[in-house]
Amino acid sequence: MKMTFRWYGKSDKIPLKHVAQIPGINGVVTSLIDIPVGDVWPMDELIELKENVNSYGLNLDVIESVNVHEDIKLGLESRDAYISNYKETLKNLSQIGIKTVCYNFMPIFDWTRTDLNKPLKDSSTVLSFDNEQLKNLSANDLVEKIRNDSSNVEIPGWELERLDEIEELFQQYENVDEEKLWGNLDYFLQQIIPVAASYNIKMALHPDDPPFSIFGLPRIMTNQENLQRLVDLVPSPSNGLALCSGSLGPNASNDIPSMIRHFGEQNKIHFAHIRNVKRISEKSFHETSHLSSDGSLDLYEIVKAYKDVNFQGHVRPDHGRMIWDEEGMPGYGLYDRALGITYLNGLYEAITKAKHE
Ligand SMILES: [Mn+2]
Repeated sequence: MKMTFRWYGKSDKIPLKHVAQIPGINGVVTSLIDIPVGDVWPMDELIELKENVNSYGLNLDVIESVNVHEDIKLGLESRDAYISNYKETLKNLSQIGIKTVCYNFMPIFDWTRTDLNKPLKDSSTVLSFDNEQLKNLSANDLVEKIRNDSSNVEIPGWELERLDEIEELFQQYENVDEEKLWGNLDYFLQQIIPVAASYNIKMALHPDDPPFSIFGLPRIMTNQENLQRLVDLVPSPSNGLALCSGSLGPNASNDIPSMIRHFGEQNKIHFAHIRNVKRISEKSFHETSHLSSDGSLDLYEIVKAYKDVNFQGHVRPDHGRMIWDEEGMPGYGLYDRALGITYLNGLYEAITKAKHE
């Protein structure tokens, strides 16, 4: 597996020089976060991004994410223009050698938490989701809370301007249930997958986070059955998954090692996010360090499953705690994610060597 680190481009406080010093690092996954969702990513900015990353000895093979415009998810007539732009972006990405494009299909909200700075016993802070707390919040309250929690650092997926239109968005989604959303995903993929395939780009759909409906919005990328349905929608080597253990993990019935084997054997895991999560109750959880004993997931079994299916793709640690007084984007500090990488590398080396004894 090729170890990568998510980096937020020029606005990221973490210098590429520091990323390049993480043992075993292969490259970064990143995006042009300043380009409004739905616009074509310009060639000149892509070339500059690629050259900048490469100048630190890091590869840029994976883009996370090219976000899907809301009109596509809603199935509005205007979607065709955005799909056409998406194809153009894929073409441009292929020209700088991108092999994998991560995306998600979550209505309105990207990943959702009720607290971005929950203190743990060791006074580190983590992202957490408390379903009881959510019941007392309106969507607007949640947006306000996220804004305050993040000290107005722009968090990808929570672009503040777009969320100002939140009430209107909710009205539009009143007519979109799960099956309608499946139909809109199908319409998108029928057009995008053949184009991605022609550029040898693998599309990697990230599961919904958390893997259940919030505020009554439909969410469909939530379990093995639905991920298989996605894979079967458009049979193509370019249609697959970004399997994220932490996003699927809050649902205890998602057996992550078994899902890795199930989809890995079909060559459908195009990108892997590995992190832990601590389940508190049926729909409440908080994030943790990557260490198995800190959370509800067994990271040894997860890495072993990737090894067993001979996974050769890109992997990255996911959200980390904020530790050692680091300041920055919640979940995306350098220190705890670097510790996560070192732990994953250790597990991988041990599992690999034990196999050959
Ligand atoms: Mn993830």
